[in-house]
Amino acid sequence: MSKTPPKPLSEVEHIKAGSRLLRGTMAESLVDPVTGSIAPADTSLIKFHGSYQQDDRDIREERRLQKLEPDYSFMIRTRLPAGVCTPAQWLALDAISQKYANGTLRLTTRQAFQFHGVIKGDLKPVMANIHAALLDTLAACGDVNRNVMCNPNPVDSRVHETVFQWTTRLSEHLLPKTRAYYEVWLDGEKVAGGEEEPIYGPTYLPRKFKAAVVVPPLNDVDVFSQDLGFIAIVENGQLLGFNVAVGGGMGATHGDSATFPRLADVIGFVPPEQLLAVAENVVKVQRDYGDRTNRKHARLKYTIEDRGIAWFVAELESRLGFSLQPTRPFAFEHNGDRFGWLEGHDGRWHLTLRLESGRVADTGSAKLMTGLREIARIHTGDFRLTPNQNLIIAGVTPEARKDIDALAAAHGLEGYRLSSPLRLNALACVALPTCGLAMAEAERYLPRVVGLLEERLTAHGLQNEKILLRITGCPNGCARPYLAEIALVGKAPGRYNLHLGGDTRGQRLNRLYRENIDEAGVLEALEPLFASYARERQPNEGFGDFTVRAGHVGVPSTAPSPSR
Ligand code: SRM
Ligand code: SF4
Repeated sequence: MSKTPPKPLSEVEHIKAGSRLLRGTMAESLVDPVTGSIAPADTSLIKFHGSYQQDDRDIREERRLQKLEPDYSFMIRTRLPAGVCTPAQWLALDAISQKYANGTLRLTTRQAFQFHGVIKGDLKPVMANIHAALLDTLAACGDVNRNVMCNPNPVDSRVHETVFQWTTRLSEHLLPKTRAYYEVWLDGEKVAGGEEEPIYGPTYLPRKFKAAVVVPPLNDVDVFSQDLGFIAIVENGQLLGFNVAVGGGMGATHGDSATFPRLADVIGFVPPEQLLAVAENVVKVQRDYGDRTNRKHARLKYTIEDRGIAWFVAELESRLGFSLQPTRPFAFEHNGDRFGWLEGHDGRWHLTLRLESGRVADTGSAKLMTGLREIARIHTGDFRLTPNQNLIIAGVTPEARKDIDALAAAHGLEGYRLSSPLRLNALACVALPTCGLAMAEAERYLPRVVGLLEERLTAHGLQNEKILLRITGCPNGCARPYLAEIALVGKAPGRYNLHLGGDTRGQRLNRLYRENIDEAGVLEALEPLFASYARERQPNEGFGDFTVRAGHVGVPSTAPSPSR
């Protein structure tokens, strides 16, 4: 009997294996004066260092016709566990953006900062400046554990502070140990040998890996979309431990049914002191069993889908040497941000501002960049980036509130008070012109499409309904669209797939409702649904719940699905 030959490893696996723990030929690429790009293999490796090579897609064709190489530049993403930074760090990042990037900051859906438009020759100074601000970009991208998310309002209660500390410990624990980052970017001493990656091994993970910690009842991190989630269980103000959730993910490819978004399974409970061991061993199971032959099938969700959740738990427990305890009850209320001022347990105040698509820029009368710079100059607390691309000015004394309010009002930062609920909660990924994978606009399209939907909702008396809209320029799912009540997923320029039926707690995947439609098609498809929602909804029924109950979409899958 002939045996089927093993499938070949993907190209990126060979690049990682030959990279000497992520060094590759990066040092040479950075000083090559002939091109604004880096060597092809280094474009894979630089991701582990927190950067992507991109080109300006708005002028790609024009440059091609002029026989010029694409207008290369780099996106740089920070690592910022739970999205927390100081005012001094904010000012440092602002200064980097003015000097070396496109003069804007972009707050991401994973509570990090992105710079866009950094040219190759400026990469090292940017990395050095980020380091000088006591921040880094290591493992912000690449086949490793990415930025660890957590509810960004940890001072909300004492338990949040403890959970925040576990989040930073988790982030540190899963960081790559290679010194390559320091050698390449910070002229660190060359390591002669003997260097190891005790958790990842020399070829790291088969694919990106994402983790989040969450304190119910708020699910702003969308914990069921993560490869690994820890759900804090709190009783009488004490942290008892965490339910563990595994195997969530959003990414999919149009027309490829072997790829799909998936909600994480809740597999048990652990006390806090077991969190790091569980995380490490979840990573190691995925390291050893994840598919290294096909990157579209390499996330933990596929490992679990293929082998079964029972297999996964058994493998995890045999590595841990102990069993997970039965899952504890928990309940989420919503997955959005809480806008405006909120008082913390220590008498300090936290102001959540709305930043459309997380873009911090000075445009027209809205001087968000300047306004936040002015706030950073007087603020004595910290800044917290939310998982919904917004910003919390945290830890404000009662006396300082009026100064912050005055600066917010003077610089067009009052969207949190003035926007419709639809606009407040809408997310859009970056998409064009920087994202190399975008098929349609997202961030640049959001203002227009929200305006059109606001008109239609108002016509039906629905202007005060909080409907969760998310837009992405392709099916990769960077704004977690498959959890939205209404999602537009880019298919081609000006054309989107319309998904309906998510909830507002991040616990239900939506369903494809219309495929490949243009703006008129989107409005036409939603109009009768808004009309019947206005007429037939039950008290307090959300739009997503209505579309499911009324049978407009099939019954989508729902979390939590405790496996034990
Ligand atoms: Fe993402 C790739 C932007 C959160 C799923 N994502 C990209 C790239 C790097 C495009 C690329 O590979 O060339 C985008 C860069 C655009 C640009 O110009 O800046 C990009 N992703 C983003 C951000 C900036 C979106 C935003 O508007 O905020 C988010 C950065 C988060 C961070 O700080 O780390 C971002 N990406 C996400 C999320 C949401 C999350 O993590 O909570 C997801 C869905 C969750 C998941 O991973 O399943 C997500 N991004 C992807 C995927 C699909 C992965 C998959 O399993 O199929 C890709 C494509 C890929 O990896 O091949 C991708
Ligand atoms: Fe780019 Fe697609 Fe992610 Fe949007 S969803 S940032 S278009 S990869």
